Amino acid sequence: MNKNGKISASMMCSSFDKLSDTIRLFEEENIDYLHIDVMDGNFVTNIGYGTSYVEFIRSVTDIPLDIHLMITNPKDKLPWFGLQPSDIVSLHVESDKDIKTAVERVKSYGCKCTVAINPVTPVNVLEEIYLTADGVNILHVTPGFAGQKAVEGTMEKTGTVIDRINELKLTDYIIETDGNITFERAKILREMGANMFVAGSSSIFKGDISQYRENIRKLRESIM
Ligand code: S6P
Ligand code: MG
Repeated sequence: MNKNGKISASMMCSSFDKLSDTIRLFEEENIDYLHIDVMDGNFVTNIGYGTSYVEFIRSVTDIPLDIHLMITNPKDKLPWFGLQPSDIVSLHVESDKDIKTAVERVKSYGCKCTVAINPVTPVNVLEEIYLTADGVNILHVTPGFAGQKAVEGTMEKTGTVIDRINELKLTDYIIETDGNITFERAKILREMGANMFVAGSSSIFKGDISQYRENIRKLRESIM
């Protein structure tokens, strides 16, 4: 994970009636990942994008998936998702008492595992997992909904996590940021060292599908 930053398109921001057209467009634009927000109504206050959605997306595209599991006890539910070696799975550090085993279980499918952290969770909880995980996913909003404003302090928090990753000399580490990643915030985050950007209503999904290509061009410019 170096060179240009990667774009992970947040599919919860796509309207259902334009889903196929949007995926085609993302293929043509070489979008790196499709970000699927899986929410169980327990870990977060929303429900959506379950196993049949993941299965459908897999059936219509070869773009790798970035599956953000906002669910309790994720490690018990991994077999439901047909995980592929090209996937990234994001597990919340708050969602499993034994996060190390959970991460190891994701990796046993051959895929990469990023550990997601909520805005209110102190960064020191990542200490036990940095070396086992393939990366982090730093939430800039309280997860559950698209279209929110970033929680204050999340840029600084991202900086603290990146400093620690550098101190630990973790190379090829995925540094993903999710939630209200605007073109402007993406540029700053890229300069700080983030290398994967969840792109939603704040960037590539702005306006309607006729604007997506231009939005992607603009985001790419921010994360070069
Ligand atoms: C939030 C979720 C995110 C959203 C993303 C949407 O619960 O984890 O992945 O899909 O935040 O982007 P935006 O730009 O609307 O915040
Ligand atoms: Mg997400």
